[in-house]
Amino acid sequence: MTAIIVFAQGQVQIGINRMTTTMANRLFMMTFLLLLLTSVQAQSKKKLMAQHKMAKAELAASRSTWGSIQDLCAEYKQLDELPRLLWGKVPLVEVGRSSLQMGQMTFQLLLYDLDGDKVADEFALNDDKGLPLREEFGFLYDADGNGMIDRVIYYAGPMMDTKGNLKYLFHHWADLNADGRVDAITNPFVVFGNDSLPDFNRVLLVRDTDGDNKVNNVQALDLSEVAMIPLEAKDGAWTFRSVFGEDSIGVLDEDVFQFYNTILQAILANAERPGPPSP
Ligand SMILES: [Ca+2]
Ligand SMILES: [Ca+2]
Ligand SMILES: [Ca+2]
Repeated sequence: MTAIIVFAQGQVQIGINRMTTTMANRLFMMTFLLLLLTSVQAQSKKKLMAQHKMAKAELAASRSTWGSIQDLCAEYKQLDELPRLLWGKVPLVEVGRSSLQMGQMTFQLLLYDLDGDKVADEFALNDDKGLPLREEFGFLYDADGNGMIDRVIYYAGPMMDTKGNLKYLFHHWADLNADGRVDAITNPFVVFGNDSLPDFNRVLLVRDTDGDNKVNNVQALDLSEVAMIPLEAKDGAWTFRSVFGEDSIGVLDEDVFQFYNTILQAILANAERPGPPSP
């Protein structure tokens, strides 16, 4: 009887030992897989960051100033895709912060480096209490290669296209004459014909081409046709159909770029000296 109990205890012990070994093996395998996954994720982040850095260098080397409609369409497509490489996929590293006055409102401007070169690639606006305004952010690029930011790719929101595809859209702001002021903006929410949704191949392009900070040129950019569709001005305003209804852009008495310039100038003032946040 004692021998049977000892034998049974032995079997139980062997069973426990086997279980412990199996559990230890499983734990080891899980830890190994977790480490492998973390390492693969870190590698893929590093790869994306390097890809972004290279694409930014290519953009700067292109010295893009919209010399032709081909250049303009190529740059638009490139800048519409570039932020998506890193957006939400890498940690935000703060490289600057300042307060921003717009009319009666005070905001907090935050600058972030995404690709590890310590130069700001993204900005966001917080309210005056420091709470994030979740839809107010954008990405920063130097397209003419002079070392100064001249393109802001500003988040515009999600939208379904005519084929039922959901896309996160951007407005593009450009400073084409490198004077630190925005002189061209795009709007992707434009519809043509009987459509009530955009097809994403056409965007409204609003420009100040003579440098007086007032709009004197509004066209639709057709990305698939690589062409401009001129729109007519009536009574000092261009009217166009947007997904939100009939809209117009004034030409004569209003600096429509003021909002964009306030943000761009605050970005330029802070992005020139990246470093720890100022008090
Ligand atoms: Ca950077
Ligand atoms: Ca530049
Ligand atoms: Ca300008």
